[in-house]
Amino acid sequence: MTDQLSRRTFAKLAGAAALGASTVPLAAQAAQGAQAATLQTLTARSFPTGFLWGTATASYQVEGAVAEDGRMPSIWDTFSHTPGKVANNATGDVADDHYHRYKGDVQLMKALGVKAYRFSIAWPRVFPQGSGAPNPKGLDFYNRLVDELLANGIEPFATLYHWDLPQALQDRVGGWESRDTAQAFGNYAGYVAEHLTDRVKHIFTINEFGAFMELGYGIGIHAPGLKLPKARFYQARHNGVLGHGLAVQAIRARGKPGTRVGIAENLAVGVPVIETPEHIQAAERATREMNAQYLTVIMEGKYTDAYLARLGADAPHFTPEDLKTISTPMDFVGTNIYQPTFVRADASPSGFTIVPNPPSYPHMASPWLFMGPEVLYWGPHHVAKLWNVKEIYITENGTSSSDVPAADGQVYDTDRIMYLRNYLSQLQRAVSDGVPVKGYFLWSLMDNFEWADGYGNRFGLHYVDYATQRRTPKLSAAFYREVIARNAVV
Ligand code: GBH
Repeated sequence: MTDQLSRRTFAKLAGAAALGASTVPLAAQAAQGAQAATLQTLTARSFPTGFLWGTATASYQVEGAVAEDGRMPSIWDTFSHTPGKVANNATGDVADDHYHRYKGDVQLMKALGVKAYRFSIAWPRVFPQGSGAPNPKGLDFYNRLVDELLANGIEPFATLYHWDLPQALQDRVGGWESRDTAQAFGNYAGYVAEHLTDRVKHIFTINEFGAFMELGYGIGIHAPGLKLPKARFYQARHNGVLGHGLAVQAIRARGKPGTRVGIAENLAVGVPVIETPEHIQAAERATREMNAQYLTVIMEGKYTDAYLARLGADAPHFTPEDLKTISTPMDFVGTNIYQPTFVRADASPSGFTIVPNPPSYPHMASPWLFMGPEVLYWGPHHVAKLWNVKEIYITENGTSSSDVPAADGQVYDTDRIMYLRNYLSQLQRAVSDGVPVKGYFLWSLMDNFEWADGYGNRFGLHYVDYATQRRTPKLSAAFYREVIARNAVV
């Protein structure tokens, strides 16, 4: 009853206030500070001067031209050409034909106003056999791309491995099951560094271990489609982080002075269910433990005790020298951040419990993409706090949408804008708190080959009509252009 009364009272008051406001002339409102308040809100949502706004893609997802200029197959060519592995048996044979259309794509970036572009280099273009003789014609594509970017005032950020392992290495040595692949990756990294770092100042070694290890060698839904027994799988993971360390060393040895190197890792981020000190601490611990096999060993030079205990007799074999290589210091840490993992404090020895989402939890067009903007606050926060990292990039963030063109041909992706505005608000909160995030790369510049989902799932700021290769900016492109122009959440 009291509740009802107070609700009614509230409605009355609110109504009165609304009426009152409408009777006050605009000029008077401004004089009362209404406009000043609006401006202040915008200022409060801005990013530091020089914040690096960018966008991202990956080689196999956009390039096409899979047999051109000496490129040999990657494990994704083989996988996508195996019937039943990718939705609608789609392949990256043509994809966005970016290999031929890169100049137009750079103009799309320029129109957005991005200051940086994160692309990946296809290893089998540069070393068609994985190791051995390089293929300068393959590398030339990236020379052309880098020159075009720089001519348009866009800073190139290159990723060396976004899952397109040369098939030859998979065939010869079992891919990441072998330390030879880690060595070959180091050599390839050194070669690229030698040839591109006169112009490319930022290099990411590896994109997202989990997506090619767990999904590729563990459960087989990504290339190379294997389901290895545990011990072999854990050894492959170890070879992956070893490859990263060897690449960091090779880039330092063979890159021009001033070359900066990091990683682009999709770390699992523990988000506190309630933002109180106990849950925040639990989320931090969970983050360190959930990433024990990848980012934690890279940052700390050791596997956590809990990780090794969990693996028991299946734990990987490694030497102290391996651990030193793996933890070679980086210049920055890149994090791909999409969805939260909720965590609460508890009284167990670990001090945390992962809280699964209920069936009603909202997600975006991709079923795995749970909406949780706070992850873009806590991700960089934990990385800075756990490992004292001084320079962080958000190397990917974005969302799929059903993206159906309207009658006028435009794509009104209000869901993507809703997602981005909320996530960017949390990123803004992080930088305001002093978390050292220096830049943000929106995934993705344009719709592209979405791995096992084929072309059905669109992540782009530009709609790609695959029949004509026509690119159309979606409403979210206009949104992002405003964010960049104002250096603020809009
Ligand atoms: C990124 O991965 C990739 O780096 C990028 O290439 C990709 O296009 C983008 O996200 C959008 O997906 O099929 O249910 O097993 C983000 C992390 C890991 C999320 C693999 C999807 C597969 C979920 N991804 N995961 S499921």
